[in-house]
Amino acid sequence: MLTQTIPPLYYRGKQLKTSPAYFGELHDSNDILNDAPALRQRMADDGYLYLPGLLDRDKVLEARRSVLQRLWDQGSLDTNYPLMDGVAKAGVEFSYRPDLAAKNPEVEAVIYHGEMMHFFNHFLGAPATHFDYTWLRAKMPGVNTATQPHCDIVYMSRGTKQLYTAWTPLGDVPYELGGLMVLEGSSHKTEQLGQYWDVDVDAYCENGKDSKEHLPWTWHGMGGAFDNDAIKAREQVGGRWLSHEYQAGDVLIFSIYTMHASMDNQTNRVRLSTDTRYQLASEPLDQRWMGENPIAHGAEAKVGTIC
Ligand SMILES: O=C(O)CCC(=O)C(=O)O
Repeated sequence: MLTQTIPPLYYRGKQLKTSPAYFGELHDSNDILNDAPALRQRMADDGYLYLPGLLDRDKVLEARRSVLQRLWDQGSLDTNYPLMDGVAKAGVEFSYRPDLAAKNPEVEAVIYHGEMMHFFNHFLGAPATHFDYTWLRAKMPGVNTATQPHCDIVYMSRGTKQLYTAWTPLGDVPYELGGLMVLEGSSHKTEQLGQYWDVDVDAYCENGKDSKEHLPWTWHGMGGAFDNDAIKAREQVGGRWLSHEYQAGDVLIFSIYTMHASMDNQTNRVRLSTDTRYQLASEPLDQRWMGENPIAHGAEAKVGTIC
């Protein structure tokens, strides 16, 4: 049963079906927070852990303030409203702003220290570490900023596969602000997703007349997305989209096999969040995301394979 009233929700201008057959609420895992084996089992079963209130809300709000201050100073916010409201200036459009996390101690305090690292040490059962690269989303209002359905493995498969994403809203995210959704059961959908999980968006085919033609996912207009349309992706893969209204301090953790996407931001405010990656320190790291200036998906990341 849904505990929250679901307003009309949209993905890139198309209304999502929110009746119980298509849409549901994330399962709160705070009941097993102190039981690491149970957390690992739930991750294995569900592909995600929703942990409302895991983080210190005040610290998250400080991180929010630091990001909003940068946007304010850059002229991206409407200064007729208080800074912390994060009201977007009309006509300003962007969605992905990792630069806002660079050299940002308030953001780092939330995502790479304190409760977050305590949690991953506990969950993984041994010292944990994180990628150096920080993905920061600043989703401006509109229908073009919802994240396309994808699984993270296509971007970060060159180290351990026991790699986890923490999606951390930097502020309260009611449904209308377009938070994250995960596709129920998707981490087990080998038949529907197995081929997709094998994709490495930075790999290209060396053989063939025009090798770029042979890149099935990267070069067909979808980057690493499974599909451009979250509604179609659900129909293809099955399961329900699961989401929640989030508050500053909440974290949603999921595996690199779990399909996720986000919804349209229907408000006049910017939606802020980070997504960051954690694993056992003893396991191999995907070097694309490490160091002071990670190579990310740059030229040095490309590897040729015979297809
Ligand atoms: O915040 C979003 O819209 C997308 C986040 C995401 O893709 C991720 O957490 O891997």
